[in-house]
Amino acid sequence: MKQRHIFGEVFALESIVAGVVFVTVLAVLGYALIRRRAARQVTPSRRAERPRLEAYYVGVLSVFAVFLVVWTAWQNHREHQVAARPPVRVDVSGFQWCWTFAYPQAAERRSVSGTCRGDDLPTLVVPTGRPVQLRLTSRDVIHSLWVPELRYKMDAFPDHVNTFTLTLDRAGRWMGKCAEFCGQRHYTMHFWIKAVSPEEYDRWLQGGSGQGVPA
Ligand SMILES: [Cu+2]
Repeated sequence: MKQRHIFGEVFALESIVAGVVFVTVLAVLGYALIRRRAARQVTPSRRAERPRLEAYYVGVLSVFAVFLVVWTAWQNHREHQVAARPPVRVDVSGFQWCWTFAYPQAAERRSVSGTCRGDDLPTLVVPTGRPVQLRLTSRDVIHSLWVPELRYKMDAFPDHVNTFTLTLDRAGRWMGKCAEFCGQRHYTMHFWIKAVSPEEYDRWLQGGSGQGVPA
């Protein structure tokens, strides 16, 4: 859930900065329109340039821009920190028009897939409290794995693997979607991500292909 927290912080701070800039610009514009109306016989300035004033506002805007870039990059780094413990690995493949989740660490290689038709949605099962590394790729066109509730999103490219480590601190089930338009049935590309206790996860992982998703 760390990503959701970081996302919340970034969104809140950027909204505040954008709000302050918007209100300042509006106030200056309002002042210029109302207090310096032509009807009041205000003589227009004869100066064509105000280099010092321009330098000030370029400087102020540059400080905002540099701060936002550096701060966002730092938060992005926090979000993608590599876990100290060896993570649980899941190989995720997007395809037209569904997902496959494969577990290479299982004694007998497991994989979960679905058709994304009707209720046949695949479930990405993960343990709570352990870092989970998703290795994301695509079999055909570009897709994007997105879990809106948890603020996870990453693109899936053919012939390329993107990795993303997440840790879920509580059990639950959330809906995931494809966030990149990928063709006719893109809108059906839903899946579930389900976090269960580590014991339940281990039991499920070693349980063989016949075993369904933990209840
Ligand atoms: Cu799609």
